[in-house]
Amino acid sequence: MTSSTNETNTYDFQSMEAKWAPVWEDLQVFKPKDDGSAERRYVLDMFPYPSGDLHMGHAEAFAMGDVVSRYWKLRGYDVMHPIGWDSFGLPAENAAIKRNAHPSEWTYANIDTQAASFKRYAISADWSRRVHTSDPEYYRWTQWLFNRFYEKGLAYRKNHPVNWCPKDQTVLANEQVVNGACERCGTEVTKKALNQWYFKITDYADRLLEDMEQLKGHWPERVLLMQKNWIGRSEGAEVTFTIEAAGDKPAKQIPVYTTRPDTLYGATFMVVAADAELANELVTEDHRAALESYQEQVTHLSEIERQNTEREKTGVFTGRYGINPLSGEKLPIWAADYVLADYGTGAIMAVPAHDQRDLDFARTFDLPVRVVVDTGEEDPNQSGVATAGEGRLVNSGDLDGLDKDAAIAKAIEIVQAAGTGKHTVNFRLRDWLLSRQRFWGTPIPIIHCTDCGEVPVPDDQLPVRLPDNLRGEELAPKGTSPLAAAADWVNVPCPTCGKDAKRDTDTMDTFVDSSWYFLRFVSPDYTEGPFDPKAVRDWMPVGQYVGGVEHAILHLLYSRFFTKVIHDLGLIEATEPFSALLNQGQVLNGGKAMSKSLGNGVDLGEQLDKFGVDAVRLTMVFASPPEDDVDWADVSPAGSQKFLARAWRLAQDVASGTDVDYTAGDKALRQVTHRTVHESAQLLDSNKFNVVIAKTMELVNATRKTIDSGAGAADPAVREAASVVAQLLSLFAPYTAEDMWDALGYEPSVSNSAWPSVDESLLVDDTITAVVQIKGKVRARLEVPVDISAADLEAAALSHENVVRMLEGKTPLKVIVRAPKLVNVVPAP
Ligand code: ANZ
Ligand code: ZN
Repeated sequence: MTSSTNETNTYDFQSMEAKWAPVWEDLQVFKPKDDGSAERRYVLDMFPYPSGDLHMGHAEAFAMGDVVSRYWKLRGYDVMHPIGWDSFGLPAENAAIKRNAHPSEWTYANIDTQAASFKRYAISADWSRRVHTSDPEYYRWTQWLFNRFYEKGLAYRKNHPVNWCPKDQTVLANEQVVNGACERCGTEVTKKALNQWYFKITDYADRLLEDMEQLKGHWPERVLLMQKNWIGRSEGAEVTFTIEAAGDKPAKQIPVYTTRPDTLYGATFMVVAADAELANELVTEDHRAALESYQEQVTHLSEIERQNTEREKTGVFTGRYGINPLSGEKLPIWAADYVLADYGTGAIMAVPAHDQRDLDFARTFDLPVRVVVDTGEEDPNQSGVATAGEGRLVNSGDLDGLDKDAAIAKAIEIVQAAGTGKHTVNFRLRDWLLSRQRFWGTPIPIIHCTDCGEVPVPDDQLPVRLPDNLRGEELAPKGTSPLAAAADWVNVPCPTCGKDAKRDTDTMDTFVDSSWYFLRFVSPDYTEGPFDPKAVRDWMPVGQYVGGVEHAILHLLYSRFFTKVIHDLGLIEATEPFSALLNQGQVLNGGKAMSKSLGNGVDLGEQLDKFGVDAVRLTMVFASPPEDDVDWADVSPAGSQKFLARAWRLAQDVASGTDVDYTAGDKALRQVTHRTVHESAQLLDSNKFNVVIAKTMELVNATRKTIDSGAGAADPAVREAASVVAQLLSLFAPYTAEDMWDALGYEPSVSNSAWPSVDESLLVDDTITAVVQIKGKVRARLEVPVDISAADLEAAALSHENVVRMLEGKTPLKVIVRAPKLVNVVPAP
């Protein structure tokens, strides 16, 4: 059977897909043995949100995760590669309001659709571990964990101005505010003081930063950098200024946070955050009205806008003065929005000569600028540019003449001795605001009792289930959670005293659900706790996590935080959840991210129908290194399909009979095969998946060449090569690979086969290039056997035509042979 035009010999992806999907389902190929017979490895893709069907982005991300899980399985590891859904969240709720339905209907219908598509897409998942965060069996344990956090003081409530989206009627995390607008709906975000739940992630700032050391080299550099900046550790001093009494306002001490205590003599005014309680406290009656109208203006700004250095500086004078503890100078105190209420102490000493924000402010309000560090640059008074660099201290009393670092140390020493300051470390990281005034999320398991205060719902009464009788408009938020309107749900007896009490009506940010799902996967049906401690010991941490860089900060930081808290609770050993991270690129079309508004979206289903699952998967992986974007306009799924057909035909051509002595096969092809296996392992270990495909293509070509040459398809080396092609392709094009495996006469599944062993002797070259030098110049190159003897090499060198010509019949003075690489011929004079 060698004809590729034969009817039964055409590559038909549809029938392959139909044939193998049920076989795999039967065999449960990717269900881990979980019996300790092989080393366990955990591969995880960031689980999807069930918004409609899968799209091209999913197709790329899951193709990458699959390469890892399929490869590790061939390498003999016991691989766990679970799948689940992050199934709470706003879109389901909005859809339900629109359709007068319950969010669960939309959610679970979409999950079913996506699950079917994932199966068609042949992801190597263990389907028995499926988890949905909106299932009561799951959120019961989210609530249970909340209770543990609460007991530890790591979940608390405070009244605080928060970002508020007037359209979605819910609070937003800072990161959900983009250019002052709601990330989801684009409405301008305002501030609203609300009683909200927080997780005390700031208690873990230090460890979140330090433990990144373990991740170096295994996580993308830029993700680590983003996390580092987000945590934002800075070192400096807290310096206390005495505020003079004014009218009926008494004197007061206020600390400021500065990273540059060396510039204390350069402070020419002070600024308090306009929206801090401190501003109201300080302001004199003469200035109160101005402050209040300014505050109204500030409410409309997001934190990000406030930190935008391009913006015109604004502010009002408070009528008060503070005394510089070092110089004794009297400084006016202003209130402004560029100082943030919840960073440092919410108040600063302003050093306009050396801090650009302060300089811009000083120039706007005509405040003095005094240089105290001579950096050799132009005077900021003239240039308008603050000088932040190194230099010697001037105009600074005892600090004069010192360099910056010495002056920082000395200034801290002085204030510390005087009891007016101390060295401090500050973090930019804020506590995590987790409560949302929405319906479709995990209910916060707290009951509010007028006598007992906040009472956690006892563990044995969890889960606090969402009511299932609300529909449509009843789910629409009205400034409070829709749950507040469900009287039969809200009113409950206090678990402690039995009096009438009310449930907390907020639900949790969906980031809470996804901060521990990787722990649930190890024992998804466990009922004694969120996870089986033994299973966690066996499987955690995740060996390879795969997902988009859009989660570089929050999801990853929150998951790291949860893992550390759960570790501290004594429940798990791991302190980091994901030991390696791979960020796949985006799928673009014509240079731009696919989007509805641009109309450049590509429908995944159509691509699969047209080219087949394997060609689409192969194209995704082959297009570029996994971290890079794939531009669908630049790739050729049709080309991938052609290649797959070519590979597939090899297996069709090979003679049947699996009991073959490969060592009798064509050596040149065997060398290509073994080198391909050897190099592919190294490439796969370093996530260079696209190069493995290129190597596989070369192997397919070499195999075809051998068939077409004298050796023919019956050569054992051809069977060996075709088997290796099937195994390699199983990582990228599982249906084709399985069909090849079957044609070669092996039992399914190719994924249950063992990674081919490499014959080291086939990796070494047979020949080598030796060079012949005469008077230091290379005169000839010889292709010689690697193991050539010195005598044979000398003879070969001396008979080379160039050498013969140079010697002109004379016997050389000396011939130095360094077999097998160099022959040095010294001609006779
Ligand atoms: C005086 C000074 C002089 C400052 C100088 C800087 C340069 P990082 O590094 O981000 O921690 N600052 C302190 N609290 C602030 C707040 N609540 N809102 C806005 N700015 C605040 O920044 C620390 C510096 O930011 C502090 O050091 C303070 O300005 C300002 F040549 O103090 B510095
Ligand atoms: Zn009570």
